[in-house]
Amino acid sequence: MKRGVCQCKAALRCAPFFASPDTLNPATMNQATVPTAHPQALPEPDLVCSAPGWERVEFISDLHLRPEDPATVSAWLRYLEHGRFDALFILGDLFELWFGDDMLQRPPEAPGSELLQRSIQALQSASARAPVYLMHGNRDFLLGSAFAQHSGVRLISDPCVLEFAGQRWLLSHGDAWCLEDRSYQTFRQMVRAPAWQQGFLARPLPEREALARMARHASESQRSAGNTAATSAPDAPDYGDVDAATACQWLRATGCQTLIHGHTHRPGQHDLGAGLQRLVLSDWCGLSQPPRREVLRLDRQGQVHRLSPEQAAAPTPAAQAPVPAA
Ligand SMILES: [Mn+2]
Repeated sequence: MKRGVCQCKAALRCAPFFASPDTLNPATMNQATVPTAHPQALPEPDLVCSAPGWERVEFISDLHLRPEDPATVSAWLRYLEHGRFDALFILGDLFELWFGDDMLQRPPEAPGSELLQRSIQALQSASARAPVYLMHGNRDFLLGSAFAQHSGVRLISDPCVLEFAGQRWLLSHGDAWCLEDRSYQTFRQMVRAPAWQQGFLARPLPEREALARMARHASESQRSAGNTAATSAPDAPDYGDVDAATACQWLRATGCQTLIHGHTHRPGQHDLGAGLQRLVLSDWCGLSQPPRREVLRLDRQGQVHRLSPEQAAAPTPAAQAPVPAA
């Protein structure tokens, strides 16, 4: 049964978001050319239209799957197996590191191989039941078509528009709109350019892995020691926050009321004025006490529910006590 209709525009799917020929010019690369998000310059996002039978659409992000956090891996695999979503949107940073789809061909004894193979199998089973949409995050933006083919997920652009429950929802990972962090935006422009990615992916896998780990270390050591935002997880990275004016501009340009994003690890709901709002997803971390993991569910009335993965996978009361047929 085909449960969802995806009208992804394949040509836009992997389009570099803010890349221009200038991003490859070393002379201009250091000038931190932060995008100004002028409406006329906005690329057209992918559009996902819900199928008539969808009751529950769920969103997760920032699981940062890695062997060092086995509790998150188990929770993720259980959720995929038992989840009751009619469509699942993974809004970036599913994996802590991704340095090319040829990671799928590594021998089983390679670090992280087991986690990867189990994730692929679970995604295959889940996407046979309901569509699973995957957006790139800043950690796993090199997830490509081979991963999508193996796992059954559908890659979507950042941002992407979802039509569900009589509304249009704007979906993003969020990193592209954290404009305060100018050095990150410059880095992002560089690594999202197709030419840079071709060059990187042409390097041997072990070299790419070493470079990816170095880049992660560098970004982690830049974290501010005192991330004091009251709503942040204590170990939340100091990414700055999504620029409100940019979020509003995108919401208006796409005819959406609500932005749903991850990346900042600061779950919350923010009124942006004029009927606009943004919902921020939680990260998943099994190493914190208590562990953090959250599923955001939209029901067919457009109501928002924040659930643990276990709650999201639990049968509904109606399913527990079916009304006997007359
Ligand atoms: Mn992120």
